[in-house]
Amino acid sequence: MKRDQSRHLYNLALNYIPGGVNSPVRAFKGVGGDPLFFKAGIGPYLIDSDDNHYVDYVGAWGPLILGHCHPAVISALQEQLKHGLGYGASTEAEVTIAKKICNLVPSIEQVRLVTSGTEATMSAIRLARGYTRRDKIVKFEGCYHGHVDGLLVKAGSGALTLGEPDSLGVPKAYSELTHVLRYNDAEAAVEFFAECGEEIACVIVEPVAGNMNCVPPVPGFLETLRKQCTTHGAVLIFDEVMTGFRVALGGAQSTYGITPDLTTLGKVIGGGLPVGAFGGRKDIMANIAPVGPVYQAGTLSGSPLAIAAGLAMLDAICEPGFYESLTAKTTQLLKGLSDRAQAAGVPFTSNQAGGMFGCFFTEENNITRFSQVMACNIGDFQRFFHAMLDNGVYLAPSAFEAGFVSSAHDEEAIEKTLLAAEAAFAAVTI
Ligand code: KE4
Repeated sequence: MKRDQSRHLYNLALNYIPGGVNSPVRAFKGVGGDPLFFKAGIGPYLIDSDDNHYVDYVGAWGPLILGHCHPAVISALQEQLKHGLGYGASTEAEVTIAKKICNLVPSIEQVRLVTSGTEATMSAIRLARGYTRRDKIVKFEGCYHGHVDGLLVKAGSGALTLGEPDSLGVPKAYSELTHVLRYNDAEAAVEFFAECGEEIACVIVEPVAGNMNCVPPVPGFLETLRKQCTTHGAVLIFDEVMTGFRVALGGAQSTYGITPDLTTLGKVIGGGLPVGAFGGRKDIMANIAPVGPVYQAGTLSGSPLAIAAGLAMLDAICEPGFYESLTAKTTQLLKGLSDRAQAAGVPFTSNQAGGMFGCFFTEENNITRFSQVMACNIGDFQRFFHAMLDNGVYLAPSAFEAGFVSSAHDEEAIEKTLLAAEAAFAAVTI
């Protein structure tokens, strides 16, 4: 595939942007080679700067659950554009989307919009600390909650991809307040809470881990966190920035039947535009300014453009059968990949949660732990990634990211993917 323009743009970008990218995981450090530059997306396809077409399984890292340039989202944006880009004041649409989120996610009694997932988790942590008057927090190894100082401790996603799960620049005083436990290890959580549960402000967890590849919770894990937080007066925060409206209409909390105290959202609710949100129990949210003493603010919070796109997306995903169809497509894709891996004699397994998935190059067939993810064959993944890319399929450029299917992924796109996979699995074994 010709990639001269991407290479040219990358070399130019390196002069003006650290690493030539505005977010580290885009830099292809996890797979080798130079990053691609894209110029358009349509339906399930991405088009790079050299006019190469790819079936897209990154979906802008999750937001594009309807695929690129969905007509309803585009027309909603075009309509809003006639009335302005933003006012720095409240709008009817903010009330509409807040009400919709509260109706779709019952644990959310009140919600505050922000402009990124990081802002959402940072605000939720501050709120939990203010509400409990406690400082210590708990996160899980391999989970990523955005680049919040206190959460860049054994973090996943880009931090893990670059081999820097603990970022420089985070004061020891912050990181010492963050306790890291093993994901899916309920016993360790019980032991930890027995020791210092009364000091814990909150537990923040990805109810389906999507930043150490895709690792769903094992039975009992989320239930244990819920019970321990209730018993010890800690706030349970479900970081559903990725899983919200992705794994199910009510998020992962509806799939697993657990009610968190706070939930963070992002990605899908902005339809691809900058957005985040945090919300939950009214008595906790009552502590947020201007009502309560926990300050939080944002110039572009509740952007009319992001809300217009988000509302159009939420309308589309509320259509009957949306998630059944999305889940079935994802299952079909994973079965097809597994069959082709087996035919090529490549050790391969996958995980799925609704419309998100993870692929692992390993002999193991049930990946539930961070240690198992780390033991996978990264070299096989890298060879597979590039062979898929050369055959017109764009996967996340990291072994520690989840993949995403959209409602725009039709039979043709899936078939193209599986055809590419036949060649790619063969390339893995060379
Ligand atoms: P943002 O600040 O990037 O909008 O959201 C941070 C965040 C919070 N919580 C979860 C569960 C997340 O997955 C994320 C961000 N996800 C990554 C992809 N795994 C964003 C991609 C990137 O960093 O470029």
